[in-house]
Amino acid sequence: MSRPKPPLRFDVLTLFPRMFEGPFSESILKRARERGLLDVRLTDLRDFSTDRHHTVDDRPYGGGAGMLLMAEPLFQALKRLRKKNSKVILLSPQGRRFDQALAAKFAKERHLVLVCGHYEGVDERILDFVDLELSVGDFVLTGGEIPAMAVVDAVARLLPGVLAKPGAAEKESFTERLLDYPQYTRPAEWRGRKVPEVLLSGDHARIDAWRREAARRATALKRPDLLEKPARKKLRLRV
Ligand code: 4H3
Repeated sequence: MSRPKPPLRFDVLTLFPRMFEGPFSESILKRARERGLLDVRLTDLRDFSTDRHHTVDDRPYGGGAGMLLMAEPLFQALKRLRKKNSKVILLSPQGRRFDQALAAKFAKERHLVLVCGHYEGVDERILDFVDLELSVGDFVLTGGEIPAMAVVDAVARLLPGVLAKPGAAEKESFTERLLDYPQYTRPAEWRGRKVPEVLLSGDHARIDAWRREAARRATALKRPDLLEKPARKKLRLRV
């Protein structure tokens, strides 16, 4: 008899593991972890400092503001965390942009190691031990922790059994390069605003047609770039 497949494992390497306690211990991620659908572990980078002062950062050569994470503690931590089937991902504004297609790719992996930089960044030489630099958007944060949370969340909800309704993750924004259609719940009239009549009709063919058209209209209005850019034929992920 075949044993059940082990869950996707995330190892998050960070100076601030407690930042993750809240987001990973509530709601859908909490349930997914409790049910063994997802294995998320946190590693404190400070545990891999190589001196008795527990130093992990130092000043940049050439001068300039702030501190950099030193290469050696990162290297020691990665040496411990990396297995044969691991992908090591550094969250960085210089990375490839994260999107739904990449989340779907990650959901098929076995082990993802998310490295969170902090302060001004990391010693560039650690990149030789990283498979992919990844960015969640064109902005700079104080650390890679919040981007790492976003990646875990986006990937987790694509794993089998994590969302209550199977298939719920496939039929939504971005998967088909369209925004979601507008949705409504009770009451049917709220402060003078009515729910579109078709949604109360019970006619599922008409409802589907309305939703397709509404999604197209919302996309044209709010994110025309999604309609212009042709879908990438094949997603290459060199990791
Ligand atoms: C990732 C990391 C933004 C993103 C990040 C993103 C702090 C990386 C420091 C940390 C470096 C600044 N900010 N857009 N910040 O995904 O360690 O570059």
